[in-house]
Amino acid sequence: MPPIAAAPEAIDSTIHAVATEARTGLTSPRKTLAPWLFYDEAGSILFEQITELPEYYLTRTERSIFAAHADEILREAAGGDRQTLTLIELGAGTAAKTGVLLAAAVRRQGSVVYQPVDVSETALAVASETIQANLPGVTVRCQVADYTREPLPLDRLPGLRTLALYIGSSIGNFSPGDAEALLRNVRAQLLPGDKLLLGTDLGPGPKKSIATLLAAYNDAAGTTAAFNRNVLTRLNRDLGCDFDPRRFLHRALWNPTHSRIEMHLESLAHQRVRVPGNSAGPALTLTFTPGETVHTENSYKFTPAAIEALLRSADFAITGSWHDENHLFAVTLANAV
Ligand code: AVJ
Repeated sequence: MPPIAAAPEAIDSTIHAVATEARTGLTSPRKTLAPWLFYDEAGSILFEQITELPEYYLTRTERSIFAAHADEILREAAGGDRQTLTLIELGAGTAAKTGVLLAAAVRRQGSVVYQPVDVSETALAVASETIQANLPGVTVRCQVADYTREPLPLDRLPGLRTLALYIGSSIGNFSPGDAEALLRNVRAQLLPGDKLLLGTDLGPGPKKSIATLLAAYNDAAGTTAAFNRNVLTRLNRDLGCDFDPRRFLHRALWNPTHSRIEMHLESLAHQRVRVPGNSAGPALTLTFTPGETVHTENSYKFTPAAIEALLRSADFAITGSWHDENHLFAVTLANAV
């Protein structure tokens, strides 16, 4: 038996995807890098730290909504006919936010099958272990897949109703068109009567200022700045680029036209950066002018009307919604029609 090792093709294909993304984004007239590039090992740790920052209200607020309403959410999801639910989660990661909902499902029906889907096998292993240790009654079936590129791998259990979870404001990274396509992909794997629980961050309102939004993406401790700059460190490591991350400034801005927070990396000087050639293309020299930015992330913020329109466009009808008292964050339950 050969020793178990990471498949070399798998490593190459990730680096190839990183190279392709970086080449396309950094040679376009307005330089961009896709947000999935943030999540290498260091970036995933930084993101976990972000979720615990005082300014980053999203994770904490969504968790408090689940804590207050999990039983009601599960009751609504099961419908009047008291159907047994199976839970599938897109982009589950380590499933830290899901525990409250799984506990409510176990309270309601004694046991539950939980299918977390994520690109990271490591994150899923952590999810599986944590749940196994803390939540007897939950059977975990991990699925490694990229739900943004492939059909959602749903292991349909006969006679059970599916509750799909897409929480944590993950939908916020997608343009309206891509968000619709993503939800249509989810819908295509569901049957009428199945449900979707969507977690969305909300736009500014009477109790939510633009300053609150901006602070969540520009914290005092500099964790979000480190998270943003880490993408350059990743390109240095994965592709052999020679970015000096200290010569790029973290920027977070509110774009009212598109109702989104944008993150950028702003070049502090005139500088050149080398991208060595590889199977994705020949060597490149990039030039950055002072003040020029690389747009690294969009984080869309929703109004209740926008949530409804998005869900309806993917053939879902809202059956319940919950939010915190300051209208920072919303959790919406929708029926597959
Ligand atoms: C993981 C997409 C929900 O947009 O709030 C956090 C990522 N970026 N701080 C978000 C993020 C900067 C996060 N999502």
